[in-house]
Parts: sequence; structure tokens; C-alpha cells
Amino acid sequence: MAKPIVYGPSLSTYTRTVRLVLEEKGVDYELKPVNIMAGEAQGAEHTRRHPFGKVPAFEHDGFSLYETIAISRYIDRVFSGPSLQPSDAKQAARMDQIIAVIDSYAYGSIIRQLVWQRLVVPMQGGQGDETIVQASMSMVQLCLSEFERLKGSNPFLAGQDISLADCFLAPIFAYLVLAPDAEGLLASTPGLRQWWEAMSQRPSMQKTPPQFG
Ligand SMILES: N[C@@H](CCC(=O)N[C@@H](CS)C(=O)NCC(=O)O)C(=O)O
Repeated sequence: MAKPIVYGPSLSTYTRTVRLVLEEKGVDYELKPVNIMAGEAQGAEHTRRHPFGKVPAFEHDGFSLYETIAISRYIDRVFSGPSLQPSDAKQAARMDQIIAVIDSYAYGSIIRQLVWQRLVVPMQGGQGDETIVQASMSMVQLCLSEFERLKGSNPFLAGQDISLADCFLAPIFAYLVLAPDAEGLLASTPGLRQWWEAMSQRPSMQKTPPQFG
């Protein structure tokens, strides 16, 4: 089988999700960077792969795919290695629910608002907009308290084993914990703090750090 190709920069959380899935499955792959900060995702070459101008895009055996959930499920189905989707219906539904919360609410508030203003704007020499940060807070808090509640006493978000849900949330957490607000935000979510301690030590996470510049 040909080596899969992931198109996207290492700093993108959704690109890292796909890489985590590949790493957790033990699949060798090629990463082809797309400079999203320079607008390459909306350029002619990349929009042939992803008409909506986002990353990641994916190719395998002449099969092209975009949208992280579709790519992740495909990888989990096609390649051997530990299954990243619970066979138990309730745990599978929990995994799907957490991914939907990430796509619908957490990515927007944590990455596009909080992390962007706290980390990305200052990295580019600007000053983050406190109004946007404050506007994000109630949604960020709700997302974190829901992740804590849905995880319950399980070691992973959807049960006893790592699943796609963990691969979706970990790249977002990697940025969240760098924000000065993180300590306060995570003060009432001990289960998530424990989860992050274990998750951030996994070889898949260690092998996929975001690279800037
Ligand atoms: N629904 C898409 C979302 C992908 C997404 O938002 N990717 C971000 C990076 S993490 C992106 O492409 N940003 C570049 C841009 O919007 O120009 C998916 O699940 O793959």
C-alpha cells in the first residue's frame, strides 16, 4: 500500500489530529506543509485538494479526502493497528459527541478566539484583543466543563482506550495550556488535567510538535 500524504502545516491542530491518528496506528506517512499563515490554503494548488481552503487534505492510493473526521475514520478503517473507535455503541456515541463539540464550539472559542489573541497575535508582533478573549470565556469554560463531565472517571475521553476524540482534543490542549488563562480555566477540571498529563507524554504527541517559522 502506498504511503499516505497529509497536506497541512505542523502548527495546525486539525492537521495534527490526522498525524496523531496515523502515529497511534503506526502508519508511515508523508507530511507536505501548506503555509496557512501566508494564505496558501486558499491558493489554486491547495483548493484543488480542499475547495474550502482549509487544512488538512489527505491522499492515499489515488484517493483524495478532506475533513478531519472523514480522514481519521478512513485511516482507522483501512490500516491495521489498534482501533481508535470504540466497538461499544455508547462509548462510540460519546466519542462522536465530543468530536462534534470540538468542531462546533471548542475549536472556535479556544483556538480562533482565545489562543489566537493570547498567542498568535503577540507572536506576530501585535497585541491581542482583550475584548475577544473575554467574549470567548464563557464558551471555553462550558466546553472544558463538558469535556470533564463526559470523560467522567475514564482515563480517556470516551472510555478505557484512546480514541479519535483524544486525537481531536489533544492538539487544541497543546495550545490552550500555553495561554496565561489556562491555569485558572483548568482549576476546576482535575480529570482533564490528568488526561492532558498522560496524553502529552504519548509518543504520538512527542513526535508531532508544532513548528513555527
Ligand atoms: N472542518 C475542517 C476544519 C479545518 C480547519 O479549520 N483547519 C484550519 C487549521 S487547524 C485551517 O485550515 N485554517 C486556515 C484558514 O482558515 O485559512 C476539518 O475538520 O478538517
